[in-house]
Amino acid sequence: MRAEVRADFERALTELDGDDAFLVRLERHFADLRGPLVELYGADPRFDEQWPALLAAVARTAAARDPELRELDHEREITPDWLHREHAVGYVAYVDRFAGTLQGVRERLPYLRELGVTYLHLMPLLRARPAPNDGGYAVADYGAVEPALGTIDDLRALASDLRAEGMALCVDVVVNHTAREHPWAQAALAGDGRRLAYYRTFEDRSVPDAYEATLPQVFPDHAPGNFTWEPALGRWVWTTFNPYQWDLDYTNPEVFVAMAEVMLSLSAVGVDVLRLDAVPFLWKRRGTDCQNQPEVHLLVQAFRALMRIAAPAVAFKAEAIVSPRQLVTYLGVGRHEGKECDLAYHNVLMVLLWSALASRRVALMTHALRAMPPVPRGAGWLTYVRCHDDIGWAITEEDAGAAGESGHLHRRFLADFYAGDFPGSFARGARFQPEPDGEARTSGTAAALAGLEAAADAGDEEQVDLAIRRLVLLHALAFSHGGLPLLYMGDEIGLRNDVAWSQDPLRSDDNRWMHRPWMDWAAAGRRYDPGSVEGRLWGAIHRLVEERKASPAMHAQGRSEPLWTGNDHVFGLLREHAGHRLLVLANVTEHEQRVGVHLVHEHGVVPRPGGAGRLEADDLVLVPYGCAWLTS
Ligand code: OTU
Repeated sequence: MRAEVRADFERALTELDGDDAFLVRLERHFADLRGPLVELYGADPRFDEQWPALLAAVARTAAARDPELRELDHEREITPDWLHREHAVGYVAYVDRFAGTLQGVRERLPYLRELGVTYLHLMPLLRARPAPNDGGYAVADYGAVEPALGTIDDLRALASDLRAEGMALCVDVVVNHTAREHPWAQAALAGDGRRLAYYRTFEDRSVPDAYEATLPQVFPDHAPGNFTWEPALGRWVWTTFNPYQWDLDYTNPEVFVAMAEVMLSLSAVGVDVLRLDAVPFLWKRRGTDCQNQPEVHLLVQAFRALMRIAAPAVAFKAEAIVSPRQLVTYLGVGRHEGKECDLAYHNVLMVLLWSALASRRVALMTHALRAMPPVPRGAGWLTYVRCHDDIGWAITEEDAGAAGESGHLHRRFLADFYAGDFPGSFARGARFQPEPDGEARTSGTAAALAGLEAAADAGDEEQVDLAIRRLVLLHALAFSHGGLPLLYMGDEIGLRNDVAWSQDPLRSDDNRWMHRPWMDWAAAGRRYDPGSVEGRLWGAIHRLVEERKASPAMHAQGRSEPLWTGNDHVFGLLREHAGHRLLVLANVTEHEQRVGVHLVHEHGVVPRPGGAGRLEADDLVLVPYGCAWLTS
């Protein structure tokens, strides 16, 4: 520690109490916490008052830590890759749509155990404003559970059940904004100047207009602009997302401390992973898009450091749907190496999977993945096929150009294709926030986008079979790419679009609700029937889970190299970890495809494709949509 930091540390020690382990952690991470905060707030007189309160909250959390959680702290300190190992498999679900209540989720744990799940992300469950509330992303009370779902005690009980099952619980921390109904915002509306300073508000349009000149819009259709006029306040409020989601002002150290306290209380309830929602937006700077500013990384590092001192078992996951170069920074690069999040969504992989499926070509995917910066040390990706949000076709001109395509035309093609508007398309999705130039984002469940919905409606068995193969292929790639794979609720049984979403007036302006269907337990009950769609899908995905768990090369911190296979319809990926090798070969078409078997031998793996293909003379022949995992 540098001398002046040492002095701060010694001073902190005089005020704090804790056991030996706590004091060791405090010393180890002190500079990582104090440093960024001094950089951000050193000149702000409010900081001197907030700092002791923050330290006290950290010490209190550590002291009150449940013995079971303390044990977990030790366990994860010696197994820092616990989320990155090959046995890790995630599942994402809405509490109400999956099981009604938190108590209901507890009763459904056998289903998740059966599937091999080790990590459960429950969609926003803290008390939100009444609908519309952006699926819970407009929090009115970070200290309470949504009453219809249960109580904090139910959450604690669920976390404990999960722990007994070897499953970790991930919960959203909506850090960028609160609901307009949150007590801080309500106090501000009632004239409380201190709370008003938690938000970014402006007396007239001059400053908002200056920002708008370079700000993109997240929901231009149903929530245009980034500012909302509040008559009660007589001011414009910064609202990046919906008008009822007020952006917090992180230039105010009180806001940092208030959010730190939210995180600390969640750790005390037994939450294992914090999903930092919309984290790129935390710091605004005029003349920029107000995302990924360097200060965001100071904030994330400080949050992380305080959690490492208070409750080291808790991991961080970044929700940052930004360009690859920006994305990796949330996993800690440069001076933040090893000090930010453990996990971040690999949005680019998800987009490329769907792009390859629609175009039946892998050049773009291979090129774009080869151009991805390597995953920073000690961190890993979250890989996934679908999630609760729309798919934004994040394909850059640069990557498209390298594959001989136009970025604009390809993005437009994908928007058309997945809306079912392109000749020969098998998809049944919908456009989300369409733009005047024909581009759009896409909504729809994996089953709808992969053609299962259309095929089943048409009663076309051959197409149903192809759709199932597509879904299995996408999951086989997400599971073997390297990273913690996430299954989105219902994809394991091919849940179709929710037909009723648009009849709910509180949701009908946002078609993302189309791909947030209710779990169909009757359909899930058919998972053992090998003749049913559910049985075929569930069986195949369950096999992927099992095989993944036995494949050390899938460790998230392994080396990943996309390969040119000599066939533009076959994607190749070589993985290596701790002396284990895996070659993934994936046919993205409905026809058989061949690759020279020399490719397999060259990479030191055995050409044993199982059901994905066969050997024929000098070729490895992959069946339609076949994905082979070849090991050494
Ligand atoms: C997230 O998504 C959530 O996943 C959404 O469901 C919420 O609506 C939103 O935050 C607001 O809380 O823009 O289109 O780079 O892309 O935070 C979805 C991150 C979003 C953003 C992301 C955001």
